[in-house]
Amino acid sequence: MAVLFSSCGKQDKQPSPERPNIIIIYLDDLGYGDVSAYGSTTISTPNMDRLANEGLKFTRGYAASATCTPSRYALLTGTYPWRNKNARILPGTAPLLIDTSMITLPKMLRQQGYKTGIVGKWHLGLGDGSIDWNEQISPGPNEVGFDESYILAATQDRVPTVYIENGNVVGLEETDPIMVSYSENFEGEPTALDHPEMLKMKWDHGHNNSIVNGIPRIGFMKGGQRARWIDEDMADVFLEKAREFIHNQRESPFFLYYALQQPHVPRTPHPRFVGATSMGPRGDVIAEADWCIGELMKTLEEEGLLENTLIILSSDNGPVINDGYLDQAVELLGDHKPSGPLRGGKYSLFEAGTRVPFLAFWKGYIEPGTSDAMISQIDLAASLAELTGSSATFRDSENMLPVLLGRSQDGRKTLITEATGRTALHYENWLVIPPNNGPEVFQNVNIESGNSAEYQLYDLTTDLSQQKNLAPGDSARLNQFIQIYKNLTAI
Ligand code: NG6
Ligand code: CA
Repeated sequence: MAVLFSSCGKQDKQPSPERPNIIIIYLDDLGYGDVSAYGSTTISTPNMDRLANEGLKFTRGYAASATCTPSRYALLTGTYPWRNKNARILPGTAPLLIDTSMITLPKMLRQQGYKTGIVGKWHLGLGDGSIDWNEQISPGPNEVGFDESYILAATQDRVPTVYIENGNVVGLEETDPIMVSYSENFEGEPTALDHPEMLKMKWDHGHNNSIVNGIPRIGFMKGGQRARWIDEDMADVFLEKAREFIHNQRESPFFLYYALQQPHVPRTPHPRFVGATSMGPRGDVIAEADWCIGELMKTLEEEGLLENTLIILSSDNGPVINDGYLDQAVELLGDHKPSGPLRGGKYSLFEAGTRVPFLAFWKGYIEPGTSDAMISQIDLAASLAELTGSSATFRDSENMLPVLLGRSQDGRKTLITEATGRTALHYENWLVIPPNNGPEVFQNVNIESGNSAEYQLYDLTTDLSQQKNLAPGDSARLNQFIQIYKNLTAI
């Protein structure tokens, strides 16, 4: 860290410029165009905008993948998700995806004296193959570097619909054990197919298994009635836990991974936020998430920690409008463009799949501005190692600390992004998508996949929305990029 700050020789456990508190605010399916600081005039996100306007706004910040689990895997391990064949959207019963012997971002920070905590969405698997939800659930976040965890296991639309605190289901009663299956229903338990009259939210595709809180889910669940979450309260529950974590860590620097569930489906704003936008639940939960971020900032201010805290905000993948529920997201979208000027969305190899809001805020240390340097969430591990003086290395994570802090525009030269098992190459301002046989449009979600039988080559400097495939006319450049792609993806 000597490169950026002269050491003040502090040896105590207080946060300092060498060891600030670190918060990663990670949204779920928030698009490049869903934040007003990124140019949207159809949505108002004042608290995210504050981070952008008083911090550094990246125009080329990437998630590692266009879906959740692989992006989160890369964020925490600094390793490309396509190196691990199991890094794909996981069911709620999947075993822990991260090898407990692997170095992770939270483990590294813990070695540097940080208290580490996760609040929110996990979706990286739990247990070692067969989980008894009524016992201590392990391994999980606490075994890969988090001192404290308060999580939802997979996604808001997947069972089990309960919170898990440090490996224990919150509020579970011995007399009402939980059972979970992704293959068959439990006798007598209502599903969306045989009890449509019980639904307060209707499904469009998938999502027709167990009904919890009037919402049909993916997967089957029985028992644990008192432990089941109320979706509309989830934002408040996670916010309260995040605030509590911050409040309790006054003695040492902390790392908080605050993984909000919005605006992933099912979109269930608290009644306070119903009607906050004209876009129905999808807009309303973005307003709710923005409010949560404002409250978190207030907590830091109240605790006198705002100057000592590096806040990074991003999203795990791009946006989707209809992701399986009929929640009026399509009908009420109006002129709003969740992908902004980019092509594609969640699940897509096109730019909107992985290019996401990416903000870095650190009062007094990061000068407000905009950076066009290419940076990936995968780089946070190595960059934060550098910041905190750790010598840990991560397989694919590049030290982008000077870029992250706005001292340099020298971003990544190459990046491999992933979407539902396919990969593409970013080389400086170019995007190369290798041929794929799959459908050009994922019909259920109405998103262009990026698939084509031919190579695609786009110049993102002049063609941000990827309209003109330059591959046919520029075979020399294409061949050079194909070679680079092959070298980088050879496992
Ligand atoms: C898909 C779900 C979608 C969402 C996604 C995971 C269906 C038809 N679709 O399989 O609703 O849950 O998985 O999203 O079931 S992610 O952001 O966690 O990757
Ligand atoms: Ca997601």
